[in-house]
Amino acid sequence: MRISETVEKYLRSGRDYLIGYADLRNLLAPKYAPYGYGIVIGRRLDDPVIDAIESGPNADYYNLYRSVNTELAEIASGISAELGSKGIKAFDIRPSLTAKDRNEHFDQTLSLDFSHKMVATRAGLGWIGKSGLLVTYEYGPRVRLVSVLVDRPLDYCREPVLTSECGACDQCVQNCPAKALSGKEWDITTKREEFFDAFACREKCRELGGLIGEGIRLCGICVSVCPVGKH
Ligand code: B12
Repeated sequence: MRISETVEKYLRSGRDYLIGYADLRNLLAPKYAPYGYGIVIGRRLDDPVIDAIESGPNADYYNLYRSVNTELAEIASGISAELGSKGIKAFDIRPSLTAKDRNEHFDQTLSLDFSHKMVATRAGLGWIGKSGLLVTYEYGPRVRLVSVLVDRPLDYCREPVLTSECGACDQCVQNCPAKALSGKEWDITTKREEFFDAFACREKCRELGGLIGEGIRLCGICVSVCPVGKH
């Protein structure tokens, strides 16, 4: 059985996805030690919704964000369950924060022990932009991600991406309402804190999301203004 056949079976028709396969040995937190490889799925976000949030998020973006999260979580858990039933150890990681992720470590760092973007760069889908987002070759940052870890080599891996391809472009830096981006270009040795202020970003997400509804945290301007993937 080819793992890619199982993956494709769970994708929804009429939607665009990117699929990547990565070798993650020595890159995962100890709790994921039984797995050394990862499948990452990027769901292309609908252009009209993303185009419309160039100066701030709205209810359509919030609804898309929620529905894509549900869709990706279902896809990943379907793939993981089917692989499990075929004797492949698999573990799906949710697209977004869950209640159990919100602990003291997260509050202090705004970091989880698992990065979908890292799986995506290792799978060759794109680079980390000045925005901190994964910028894919096909759809720019206009994708939401989910991953499934597996315990066996995926021999159809593309070359990992090691450096940014943003060049002189700084649309996201100029338009970030939180001034959270320094403009420094990423490579695999760059720590997030060197170019991205996650706390300032979250604060602005609180403020802008709060205009849509109580407790909503959302922005997305950096997704919208990136020229890669914009048509
Ligand atoms: C916590 C979180 C936040 C926090 C902190 C953001 C951040 N960038 O860390 C806050 C609340 C601020 C936030 C905001 C947003 N978020 Co958010 N967030 C997350 C979450 C849940 C965890 C991220 C995390 O722990 N980061 C820790 C740091 C250290 O890792 P990282 O930044 O993910 O990745 C770094 C490393 O992996 C490293 N790296 C990459 N490749 C490699 C390879 C090697 C070998 C090595 C060593 C390192 C390395 O470089 C990366 C960049 O610094 C992820 C889901 C997930 N589990 O991945 C979504 C996620 C990052 N968020 C996402 C989005 C879309 C947003 C928002 C646009 C909100 C919105 N929906 O409107 C904003 C944009 C923020 C921005 N410009 O980055 C998407 C990004 C999609 C994309 N195209 O990149 C994700 C992946 C969710 C998803 N399922 O798609 N978010």
